[in-house]
Amino acid sequence: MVAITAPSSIEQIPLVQCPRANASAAIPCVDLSAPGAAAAVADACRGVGFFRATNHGVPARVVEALEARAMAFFALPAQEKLDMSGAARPMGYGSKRIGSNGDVGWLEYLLLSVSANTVKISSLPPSLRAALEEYTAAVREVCGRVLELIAEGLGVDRSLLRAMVVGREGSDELVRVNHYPPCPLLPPVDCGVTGFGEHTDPQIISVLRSNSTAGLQIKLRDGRWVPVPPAPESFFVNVGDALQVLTNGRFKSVKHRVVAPEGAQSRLSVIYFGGPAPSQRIAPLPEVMRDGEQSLYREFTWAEYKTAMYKTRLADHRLGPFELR
Ligand code: GA4
Repeated sequence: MVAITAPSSIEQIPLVQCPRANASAAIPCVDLSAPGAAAAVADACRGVGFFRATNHGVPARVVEALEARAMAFFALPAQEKLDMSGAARPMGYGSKRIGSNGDVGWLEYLLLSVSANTVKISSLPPSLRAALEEYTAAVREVCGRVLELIAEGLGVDRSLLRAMVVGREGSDELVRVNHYPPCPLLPPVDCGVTGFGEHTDPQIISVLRSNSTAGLQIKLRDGRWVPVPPAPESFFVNVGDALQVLTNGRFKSVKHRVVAPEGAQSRLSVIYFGGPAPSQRIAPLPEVMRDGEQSLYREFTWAEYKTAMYKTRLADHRLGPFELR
């Protein structure tokens, strides 16, 4: 990666080498209401660690309302955005800086914690807050359905994973709204400006929806980066680090990143991160282990993982210190 300087500001936003123009891969697509959905979800999680979900049951009205409110929020002057949400530490409004260990990208965002379906920043504009809560309630259901399908695909009790995230008091649910304005910087040929640098998500699963502006890329098992064509009517599901451990590495958390838009359109994405309660023990589910199979990880709690994760940079291999071999 090469460092460049943004024209108006301090940040050095790294460039990424874009995949070759013809690089593409079929992103697995699962109809969540189809009879074979559990097997298809498990296949996708074992393979790429990522899939597109259709027939998810979230009304377009709910998605569009949040998109409109979020775009109106991001159009406000910077100081108003900060006054309404506080500077991200880690929750709140952030611009260009991600986390607190030096990661930067061409974006601004809102990062919010949700509990008992209440977004925990009371000073947000009420209309945005209401839209976020309605959206989160609907996407939580998608998360729950996907976790049931994953459990079924793994051959474990259907409610086991769902119960760790959805409807469990004290579970760690986050919502992130990322706004990537068109980037005026002109990167060299075959490069793009980093919108959100490569990383895996730490949680169990994440459920993402974006508008029709491209930018998301995932890393395949063979090391190739491929673009994910936008599909605003669908959701995309990522396997997170915690699910990798719960399945003893059968599912792998997927590396992904976003390249900033070069055209005239902004990219807006909303991600729901399904994390368990702080006291949840993260270790391979006994039901998935074969006779004599050893855990690849030392046991930890979600609280322990979060403490460790906040000390890392985005691209770090966060599970490394927990691996046993
Ligand atoms: C990546 C996934 C989610 O966006 C996030 C991010 C978090 C943050 O923005 O505060 C982290 C990142 C994410 C992992 C490493 C640390 C923490 C930024 C960062 C450099 C909200 C999360 O849960 O982990």
